[in-house]
Parts: sequence; C-alpha cells; structure tokens
Amino acid sequence: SAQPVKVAVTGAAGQIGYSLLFRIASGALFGPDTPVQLRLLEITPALKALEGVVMELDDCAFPTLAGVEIGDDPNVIFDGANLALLVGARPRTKGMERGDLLSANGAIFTGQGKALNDHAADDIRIGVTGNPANTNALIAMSNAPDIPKERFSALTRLDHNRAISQLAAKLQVPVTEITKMTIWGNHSATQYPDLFHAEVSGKNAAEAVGDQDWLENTFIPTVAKRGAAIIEARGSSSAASAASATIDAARDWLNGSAKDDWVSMAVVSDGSYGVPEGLISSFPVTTKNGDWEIVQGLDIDDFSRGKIDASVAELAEERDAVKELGLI
Ligand code: NAX
Repeated sequence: SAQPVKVAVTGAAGQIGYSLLFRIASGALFGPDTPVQLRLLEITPALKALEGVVMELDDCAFPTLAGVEIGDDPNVIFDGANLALLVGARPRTKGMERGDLLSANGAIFTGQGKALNDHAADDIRIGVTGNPANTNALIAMSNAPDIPKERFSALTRLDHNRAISQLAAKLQVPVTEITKMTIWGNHSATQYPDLFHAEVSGKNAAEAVGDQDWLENTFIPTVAKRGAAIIEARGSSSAASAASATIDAARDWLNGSAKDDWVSMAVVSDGSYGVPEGLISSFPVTTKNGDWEIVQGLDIDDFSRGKIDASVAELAEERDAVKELGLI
C-alpha cells in the first residue's frame, strides 16, 4: 500500500486543532486511498490535553489514519513532514502591545522555521494559520533559507470563503455560482475582498450587485470583521470554519485550483500589482501540483488600488517591526 503522507500540525490541542485533525484523519485532504500520519506539536503544558485528543482520534478508527506522533520539540515533530500546518500561535492577551505579540510569535516562528529547514521532507509545503498569519509566515520563511520561498503561504482562504458566502446570500444564489473571488493583502481588518473581478454565474459580481454602497459599507466590513462577529456570538473565535478553510487551502494547493477559477492565498510577492517584493500578501492565485501562480493582468481601478495599498502598507509595517526585533 501507499506510503503515508506526513502531516505536521502545530497547536494541535487548540480549538482549530480539535476540528482540523479529525477532518485530515478522515481523508478530507488526501482522499480515501492515501494513508496519513499525523505529527502533532504542542507546548509542554498542553501535551496531556493533546493525549486526550489522540485517544479520540484512535476511537474514530479512521481507515486512512496511519499513525500519530505527538511532542513538544519541533525538530522531532517536523521530521520528514510533507505538509506542515502551523496553527499554534501566541494569542494577544490583555495589556499586550502589538510589539509584544510580534516578539512572542517571533520566537515561535523563528524556531519552527529553522526546524522545518533542517528536518522537513524535500517536498514540504507550509501553511500558516496562526496569527498574525502573514507576518508569522514571513518569519518562518526568512528562517528557512534552504526551503524555496514559494513553499510558504498564510491563510486567507477563510476570508475568501466568507466573501463567497456573503455574496451568494446577497444575490440568493448557491455558493457554487461564485468564482474568481479575491482577498488582497493582510489577514486582518484591512484585508480587501474584491468583487470587481469576482463572477456570479460567469457575470461580473460588482455589476450583478449593482450597489456600490452595499459593496463598500456592508460587504467589505462584514467580511473583514467576521472574526469579531463570531467571537461576539459564540464567545470564542472561529474554529471549525478556520479548520475547514485550512483544509480547503492545502487541498487546492496540492491538487490544483478549479478550471476557470482561482483561490486566494497569501504568498511571497514578486512585485505583482505593486505589492513590494518579499511581503507575504494575499493574491488571486491558480495552483497546480503544489505550485501556485499569481493571476496576472487584472485591471485595478482607483477604489481597489486604495484598498490594496492600505492593507499592504500594514504588512510593510509589520515586516519593519519584526526586522527591528531581529526576527527576519
Ligand atoms: P487556541 O488558543 O485554541 O489554540 C492554539 C494552540 O496553540 C494552543 O493549544 C497552544 O498551546 C498552542 N501553541 C502555542 N504556542 C505553540 C508552539 N510554540 N508550538 C505549538 N503549539 C503552540 O487557538 P485557536 O482558536 O485554535 O487558533 C489558533 C490560531 O489561529 C490563533 O493564532 C488564531 O488567531 C488563528 N486564526 C487564524 C485564522 C485565519 O483565518 N488565518 C482564523 C481563525 C483563527 O483566529
């Protein structure tokens, strides 16, 4: 039978992990015929809770789950990994300044970047979900000089899926009618969900909506602030939807995006659309066999230009801050 694919997941005992691990183990990423070995990283105090999660994974008797390794040493857990989903991060707690948050996460993502560099398999792909996702990915990438930069991405697929869902609801069409959605920039409140290039049943989405006020004052803020709305309603941050988006992003990266469509991924900029080279910014991308390409040639009007520039400026500030801290 086939060799198991080794999937490393960090923050495995957390909220997102509790949904993500069971989806991966049940075949949602690699299908029913590919065995998966899970390699789960946590901080030492969370290992006991993680043992409980592993008991539940065992109890599912998933036919595709070929084994589980757990531990608190990234050098061990990333050994031979083909895919690493970096979900664990240091959340912002009361009284924490942005600089504190960046340095706490900097310590995590420099170490994990080095460990991936030294121990992951040659075909490694790395998806960062833990926030601040774009800048955490930048830190990991910068600390893994032997891994091609194209192998790193940060998650904006949840924002992308949220945008599809909001647009479909507005136009009362199934989500399957929506294509070519784009999230530009940072996975933060400055992100820009773009309807000017999206399509509904093959027709331009902004024209189908025909309401610039809704687009500017309802759609964009609803998508950008959806995470806060979930916290407000549920009492904790989005977890199952974040896990689902993490799966969607990895699956499409490895298996390819659909014909006549694209996905949003935060990837290292080559200067496309005026985004400074080297920043990890969200773009429309097509994917194939684990590689991605930024969709070229889209017309960017003044409205979109302003929105993209604002989010990219925030990314440049975050990069400057972590550079100052010596993390990249
Ligand atoms: P939780 O706090 O429930 O879980 C995080 C887990 O990470 C904890 O179990 C913690 O022990 C672990 N962890 C911390 N440092 C670690 C390290 N150095 N190595 C390994 N594990 C470590 O958070 P959860 O709700 O699961 O969210 C995880 C991350 O995803 C957060 O940073 C969150 O902000 C981010 N999100 C990103 C989203 C995105 O679209 N990019 C959306 C959802 C989510 O908010």
